[in-house]
Amino acid sequence: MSEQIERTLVIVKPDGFRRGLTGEVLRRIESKGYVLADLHITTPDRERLARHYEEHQGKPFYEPLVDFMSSGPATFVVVEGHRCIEGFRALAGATDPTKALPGTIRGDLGRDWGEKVQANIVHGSDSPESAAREISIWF
Ligand code: RTP
Ligand code: MG
Repeated sequence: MSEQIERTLVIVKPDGFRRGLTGEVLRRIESKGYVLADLHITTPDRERLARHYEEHQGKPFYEPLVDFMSSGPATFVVVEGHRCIEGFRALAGATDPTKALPGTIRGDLGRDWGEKVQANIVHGSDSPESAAREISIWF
C-alpha cells in the first residue's frame, strides 16, 4: 500500500510556550520523521477555543481549560505524514502528565502543578475528522 499523507493539528499550549519548550516539541516531531507543513504563534481567543473544545462544553474542566488556553501565546502547527494523527498522540503520551510514560513529551517534560486543569504542554487531534475541523478553525 502506498503512503497516504495525513495531517494533524498540534498545539504547543501556553504552558509549553512559557516554559520555552516549543523548539523541543518541534524537534521531536521532526526527529520522528513528520513534516512541519504550517505554523503560527498566537494567543488563542475564547471564541475559537469554544469551537475547538466544543466536545468538552459543560464538563467541569471546560472553563478552567479555556482560561488556561487563552492565558498566553501558543504555537499552532500543521503536521504531515503517514499515520501522523496516531503517531503524534503516541509521541505526546497520556493526558495526565503524571501517568504519561517517560519517553513521551508529557512524560518527559510535564508534571502536575496542582492547577484546576491539566497543563500538559501539547494538543494533538484525535481523528481525521477532528484534524480537518481543528485545522479549519486555526488556519
Ligand atoms: P488534547 O485534546 O489537548 O490533545 O488532550 P487529550 O485529547 O489527551 O485530552 P482531552 O480529553 O481532549 O482533554 C482536553 C484537555 O483538557 C484538559 N483536561 N484537564 N480533569 C482534568 O484536569 C482535565 N481533563 C482534561 C487537558 O489539558 C487536556 O489535554
Ligand atoms: Mg483531545
